Amino acid sequence: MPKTILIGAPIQSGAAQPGCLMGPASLRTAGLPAVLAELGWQVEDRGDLAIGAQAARAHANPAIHDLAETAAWIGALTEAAYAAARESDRPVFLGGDHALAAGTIAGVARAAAEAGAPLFVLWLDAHTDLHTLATTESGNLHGTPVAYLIGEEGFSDYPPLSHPVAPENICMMGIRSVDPAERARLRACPIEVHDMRALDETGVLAPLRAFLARVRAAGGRLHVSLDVDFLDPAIAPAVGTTVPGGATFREAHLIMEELCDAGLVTSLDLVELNPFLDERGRTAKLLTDLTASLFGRRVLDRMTRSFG
Ligand code: 4U7
Ligand code: MN
Ligand code: MN
Ligand code: MN
Repeated sequence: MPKTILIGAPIQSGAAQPGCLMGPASLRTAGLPAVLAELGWQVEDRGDLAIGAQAARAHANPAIHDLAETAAWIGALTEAAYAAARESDRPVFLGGDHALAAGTIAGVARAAAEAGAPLFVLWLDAHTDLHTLATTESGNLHGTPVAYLIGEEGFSDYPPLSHPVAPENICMMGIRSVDPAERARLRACPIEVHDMRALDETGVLAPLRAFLARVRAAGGRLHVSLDVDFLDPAIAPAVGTTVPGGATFREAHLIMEELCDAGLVTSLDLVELNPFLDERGRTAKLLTDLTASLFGRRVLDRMTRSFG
């Protein structure tokens, strides 16, 4: 029986608005652990991580807030994710704002490197999260994890990164809000980006299959980082950073179903859920259903014939 470990990360210091700290509780309330168990997974819920009180730390960029707390979360998550990747087939990290990915991906990258496998990342988000501490104008550190993970300069306030992710191993989908500094950084770096216009033109399946073929050919592990704002706000209102024109219900499910069939996913972040902004739990339920699709739920057995 395949095994998953659930780790709650009630971090909200990286976001502008409070509320993400309730994310893990909302996902559990939506039934995520039981749903995965029903799909034939052994589920070990390790509960929520916590960090101690942190002395405030100033930064040369005066916009930045909650630096010490965010850095402490990243350090704690790196260790927890490293252990969970070694001890299960597919850990799931319940956020919490997207700054958590700086820790979860750092941890699973270390575990992958020790197993001799390159790490690939599928980044499903309206945003590229490619700011450094020097370029963020909002000062919201959930906009920085990707720059940290590819080893950009200017992250001496975050924990040292033992295993950076190769930028060409990152595939972004759903992008529709990019700041000027992020745009400049993207031009100089080989991250694979499919913005919403590209997905409108090609659909999600062709670029996803091409990326999965690269992961398979390299013998890689695959981490999926799902930001709620990847989804259209009409179906997923519970996020502080909504951007119109996001992925539809079926586009998102098709990605999860294809990922399930490919069998390459070794870890997952569910991030940016802000239950304070939700409508009767519908965003938490949608994330639970999307996760179920990734973990094997299907409408029909593939061998079932529709006719005859
Ligand atoms: B998220 C933003 F300005 N780029 O830096 C910023 F548009 O994890 C948004 O993807 C960051 O939700 C969004 O504040 C971070 C903004
Ligand atoms: Mn994000
Ligand atoms: Mn986002
Ligand atoms: Mn967001």
